[in-house]
Amino acid sequence: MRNVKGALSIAGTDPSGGAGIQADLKTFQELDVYGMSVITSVVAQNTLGVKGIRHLEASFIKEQLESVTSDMPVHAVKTGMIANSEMIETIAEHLRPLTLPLCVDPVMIAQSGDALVDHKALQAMRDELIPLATIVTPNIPEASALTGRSLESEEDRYEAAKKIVHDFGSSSVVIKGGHLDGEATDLFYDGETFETFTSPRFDTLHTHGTGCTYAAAITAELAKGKSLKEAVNVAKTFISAAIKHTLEIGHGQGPTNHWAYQNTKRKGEYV
Ligand code: PXL
Repeated sequence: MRNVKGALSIAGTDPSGGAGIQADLKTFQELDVYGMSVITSVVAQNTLGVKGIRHLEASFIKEQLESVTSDMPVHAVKTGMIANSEMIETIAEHLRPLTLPLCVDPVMIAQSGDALVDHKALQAMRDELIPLATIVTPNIPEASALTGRSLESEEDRYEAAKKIVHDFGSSSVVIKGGHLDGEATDLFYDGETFETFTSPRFDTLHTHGTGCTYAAAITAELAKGKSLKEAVNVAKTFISAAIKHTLEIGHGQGPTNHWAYQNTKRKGEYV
């Protein structure tokens, strides 16, 4: 068999193609990794917001997981929207013995402001999934919800990163700086050293799916065997290009441009 690297996304769907499973698969493909998906919930949404959500039964999520992981080359796993604690427990139980690199994107609220998970999911994520994680990728509101403290200052963010690693048990964390004023500085911590990854702030509304895309890029790089810092570095470059060269489609907060990273790399500049 050929040496194909594969990444599995366990998440909800976005039929408008900018976030969720759709963003993950596009990102895996762009980074030369074979993409696979297990669906947790089907979300009726577009760039204007969420109209409805249907959850799959936990037992059927398990059936999907067994189908994929018993057969296919999965080298890294990403989790996104997991709406309730029963689903989280089922997924954690399946992933625990596999000991694969795991990127947990602690999705709570869509860019439109709509809640995607229930209130007990947060605790289940902290207790069941984060201890299995190689990296967790919260934005500032998510890191704040997970740690139960507001993250106003730089020092608060350093403390939250330590808590997520040392108290909750993830191997590393990157707290994304998209909600900060000025430059977007992401704070990475692996239990030993801190590192920051900075990009300019692009003046755009079109950031639907940025969190999913960023975490998917990390997952793709981990599937290829890259180090955590290398993976975050690629993800930061990938998402910056995707936001900078936004497509301006849809009537609300549009998706990012999943082609932009490779296009820029191939041609030296975006054309
Ligand atoms: O970006 C968070 C997110 C995750 N998963 C799904 C989503 C969204 C945002 O819209 O739709 C399925």
